[in-house]
Amino acid sequence: MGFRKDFLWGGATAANQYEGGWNADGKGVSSSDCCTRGSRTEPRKVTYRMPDGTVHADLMFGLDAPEGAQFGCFKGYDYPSHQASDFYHHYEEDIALMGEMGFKTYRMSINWTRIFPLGYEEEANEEGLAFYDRVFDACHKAGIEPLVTLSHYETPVGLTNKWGAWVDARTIDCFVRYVKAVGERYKGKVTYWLTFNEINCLSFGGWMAAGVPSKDPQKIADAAKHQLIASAKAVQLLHEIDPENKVGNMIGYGVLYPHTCNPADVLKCWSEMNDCYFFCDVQARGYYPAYKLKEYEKNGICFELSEEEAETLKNGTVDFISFSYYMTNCASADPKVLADQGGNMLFGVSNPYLKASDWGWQIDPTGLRIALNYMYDRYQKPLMVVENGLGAQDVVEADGSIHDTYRIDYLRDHIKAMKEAIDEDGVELWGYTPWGCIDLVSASTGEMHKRYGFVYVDYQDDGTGEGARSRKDSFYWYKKVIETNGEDLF
Ligand code: BGP
Repeated sequence: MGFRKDFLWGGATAANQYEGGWNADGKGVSSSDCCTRGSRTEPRKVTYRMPDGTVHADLMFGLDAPEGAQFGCFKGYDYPSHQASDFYHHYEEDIALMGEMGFKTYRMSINWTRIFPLGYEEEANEEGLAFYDRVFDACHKAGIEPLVTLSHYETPVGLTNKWGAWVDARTIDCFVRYVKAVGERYKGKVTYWLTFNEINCLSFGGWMAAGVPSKDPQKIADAAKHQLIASAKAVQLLHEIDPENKVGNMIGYGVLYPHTCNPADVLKCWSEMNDCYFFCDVQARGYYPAYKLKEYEKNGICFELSEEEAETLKNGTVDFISFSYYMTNCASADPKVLADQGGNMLFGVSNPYLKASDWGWQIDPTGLRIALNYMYDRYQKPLMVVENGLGAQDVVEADGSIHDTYRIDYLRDHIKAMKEAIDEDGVELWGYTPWGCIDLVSASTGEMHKRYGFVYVDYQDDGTGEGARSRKDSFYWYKKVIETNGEDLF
């Protein structure tokens, strides 16, 4: 009963939101380096220069930039990824803190642009490779098994500026070259891999997920196909490099409930959920699902798969499924209900039974048990919850302590739900890595003060602060959770 003996307790970060050192030691510019800071009310933007020399900034979500735009970073704009939490210069201290909490695993990402600065070079950047050697060595010294995401919201802008990044099939070869370089280099140091972070985010966030500066449905469909093929090739390649390697996918699990029991709402809910299952279906089953092919046909999207491509998808299915889980929402077919929801529409219709975080994310631990069951039932593969947590504003007391009981409550309830899914429902769960285990920059808003960590990082939204690390109350609480393998949650 309870969590398996070798359960992978840990935490998660991503290079683009955590590492900083954005141009250190030969690193190139990635899609996230061109995203400005926003807030809950002020959306993030992406910067680019037009051939006439003018510089522009357009909305990150739903970006539809004009032909000829060349993306980059420009004077006068504030880019939070450039400093982030400066893990680049704090990795030893940070990994030691993770070790002190007893982490068994640390989910992190390799920044593709540290290894291939423009994305399309033939030779890897040795300084970039050496940095991750040091990081993985520090992990093993602390008894921590790295779990590495190959691409977490960062595509080299060199690829976007050259041919539109993932819209072009040539990006697959560049990605495979990158996977080969890191797979071979870190053989024996890394055995758990994830291909693309929240790959399904591509449906509404082409820039974030794929460096695609367009929302044209044809381009999004092409980019999706190329990422899915690249993911399947990465699985095969990593297995060839080391048969010990275990490779998973990663989706942002936007669990939805029908807003009412009206069959029209239930049907809408099923169809909206398919937006997120589609990617996972291909990665876990090895072929495109019928509902997606019909949708393409209906919407006039050209889609073809050669025999060789179909074979690649079939032979590149993942070993396990991973996902992020923060909240649930509702789906409604009623235009009146939809009109009432206003700004919440990115996520869906709100649920009157649930409370929400200060950023409007609805808190639903039972939804995690439901999510685990949906996933396990659908794919029959081991699962990992690789992101979960509460983004909240912390208060540092005069003595430096941080009493984040709200975060402990959130995590406790979600751990209980995972335990129920294991004990009551028989779900096979390998690990749990709460998001932003050490404070980092928010992906959706670019804020620093939307904090998730067990460890506080003294950087503020305006970039000020010394970057000093300090333990929150949740640090000591999570240490005990890990020590007791999830038995003592109080
Ligand atoms: C997921 C992303 C992460 C992370 C998290 C929290 O969608 O994979 O990169 O940031 O959400 O979101 P936010 O940072 O917007 O609070």
